[in-house]
Amino acid sequence: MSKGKISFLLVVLLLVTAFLPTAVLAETTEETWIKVAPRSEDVSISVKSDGAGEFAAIVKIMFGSSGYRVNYDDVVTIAEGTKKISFVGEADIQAWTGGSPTVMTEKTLTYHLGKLSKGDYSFTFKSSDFSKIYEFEVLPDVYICYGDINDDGKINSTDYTLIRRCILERRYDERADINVDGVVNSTDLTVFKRYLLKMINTLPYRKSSEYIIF
Ligand SMILES: [Ca+2]
Ligand SMILES: [Ca+2]
Repeated sequence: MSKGKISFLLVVLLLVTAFLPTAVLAETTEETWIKVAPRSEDVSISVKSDGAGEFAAIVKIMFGSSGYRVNYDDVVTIAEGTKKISFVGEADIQAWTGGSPTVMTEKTLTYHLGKLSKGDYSFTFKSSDFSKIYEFEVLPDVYICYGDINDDGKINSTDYTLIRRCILERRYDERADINVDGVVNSTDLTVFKRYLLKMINTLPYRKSSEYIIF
């Protein structure tokens, strides 16, 4: 065999060995799991109490197909340097690059926050570059029956009269502070009337922010 033929064969051999792994890799990367970030509108966060003071953050993620998987640890970390206690829950969301049935799938992740006392908190859900924050408040663990001003176990027109009296006498009564804003005024009366008319279902009522009652 001439020198020229040998070097030609060597070049061919080198080319084959150089491109073979790439070719194999290209084959395998076609169908695999890759990290993805969810869309903000597909992630909803809420915080729940089990009634015994243990809180948990619930993260629901919607997917447009069954080709997703989520790995996560239900333990949260607490972000440093913030005034309020800020919990952070993380997850690794992956999508299957191969075919998968198009069907709305919901994954629910539960992060344990432990026992929380009265105060302001936030929970941030993170996945790769994605993050979404949920702020919430825990009210005092004293049971207050909002709206039942005379403590007779019923919330009715008698209590309405008593709330009016509180306003006229400029007297603060926690049970009459229906919207929990620290004052008893005509707003509480309006909200109470809406409750009596069954336009709202629970008391206390606060329109602008989330709150949780034990
Ligand atoms: Ca009553
Ligand atoms: Ca009020």
